[in-house]
Amino acid sequence: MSSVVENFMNYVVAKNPNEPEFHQAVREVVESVMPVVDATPAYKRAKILERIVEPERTIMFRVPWTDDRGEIRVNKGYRVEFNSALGPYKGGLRFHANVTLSTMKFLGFEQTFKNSLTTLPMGGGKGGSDLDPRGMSDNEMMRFCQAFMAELFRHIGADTDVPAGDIGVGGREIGYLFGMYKKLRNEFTGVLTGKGLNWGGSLVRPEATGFGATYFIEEMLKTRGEALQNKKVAVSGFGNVAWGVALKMTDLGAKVVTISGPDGFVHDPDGIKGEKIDYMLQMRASGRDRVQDYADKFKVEFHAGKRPWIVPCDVAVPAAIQNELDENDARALLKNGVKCVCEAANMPVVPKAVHLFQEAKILFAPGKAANAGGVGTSGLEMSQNAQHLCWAREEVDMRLKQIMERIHHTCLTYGQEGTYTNYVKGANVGGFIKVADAMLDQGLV
Ligand code: 2IT
Repeated sequence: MSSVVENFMNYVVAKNPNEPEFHQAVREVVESVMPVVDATPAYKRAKILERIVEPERTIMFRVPWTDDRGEIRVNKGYRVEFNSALGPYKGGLRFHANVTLSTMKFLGFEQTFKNSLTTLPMGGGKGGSDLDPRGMSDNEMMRFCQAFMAELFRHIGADTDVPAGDIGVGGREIGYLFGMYKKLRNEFTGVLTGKGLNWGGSLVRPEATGFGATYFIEEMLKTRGEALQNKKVAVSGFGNVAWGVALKMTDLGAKVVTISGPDGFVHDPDGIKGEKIDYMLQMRASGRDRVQDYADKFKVEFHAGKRPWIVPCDVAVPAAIQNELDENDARALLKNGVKCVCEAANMPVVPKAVHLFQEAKILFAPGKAANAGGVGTSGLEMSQNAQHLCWAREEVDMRLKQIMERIHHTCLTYGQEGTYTNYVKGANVGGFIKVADAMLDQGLV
């Protein structure tokens, strides 16, 4: 089997040179699904694997805008419409300096299987820009979003492609993007998710990725007769996902003891709760992209230039960005007795570290399963928009919890290896089969 995987990866690398993140994401899925493809002649005949790794459409565009000094700035814009077998393309927009075609393609590819796992009718897509939003004024961000949408609007629509937020794109940016789309199209539709509550947004959407990951961790722990109560949790990042994790973990009796930023990490042994969680929102809104402010304000330890994985914990939740947890971090976590590692960001754990966790037979959840609550709740926002109504908080939260329980069940169904559950395999195979079968049904398009 491994030579079949290697041959296929050689084909992917040759066709998509200089795209390391994309290769990494494809390899992880192909390693899991190759036995299924091999045993299914219809998939082989229809070249499902070759087709599924090729985006249906890749849009790249120029985003020219003017900063507050009157200086003209030029950024790259992307929308990768990866797969529409299950529904309109769906996935976030990322504004971050390290955005490249490779990161956009890896994220769009992951999104396709993640969205499939949610069981909602959504295809996969991703977009964004290499914009570095740090230090930008409100007005600059509005002009940038308007310039970005001045091109993107012709490619998207409520039944075609529905973007949302991701790193660097939150409620403010979605507002500016939505306003410009509405002006250009002269229509008020659910073309974006993560909208404001009084103009078509859904309750629980801001919290959903973090809540969903926490529900998923709860399900994983249950398989070993454990609960979240009194667990010590190390989290990285301090953005939307880390914030949602801190809220729900605290709610369920666990203690979040770290958050991190590009400047280092904060260790708060008493737990990040109450006003401290609210302060995370303020740090984010400040645009300073650092967490030392938290340590200064609440008089706790700050470790400059370090990552939180050296802090002893029961559960580790990387919630920042791709490839942020490496082999050395994995060894440190295992040495300190970590029981569960959950990817709340997209592909934050490098492949060698994933293998170390799996060899140690601890619980390990891949992002496409564990962080699917964000896009799942975007799917619920689309349902509400289509019905022109709003559901109560309890209703959305209950549906989110059910989505996460179903994804966990899918992982158990396809991921069993003896007594160990390989959640990576479970998520990849479970997500893949639905997309592949839909592609077969819909013919060669
Ligand atoms: O990575 C992700 O799943 C997201 N950024 C959310 C995408 C969405 O459409 O809500």
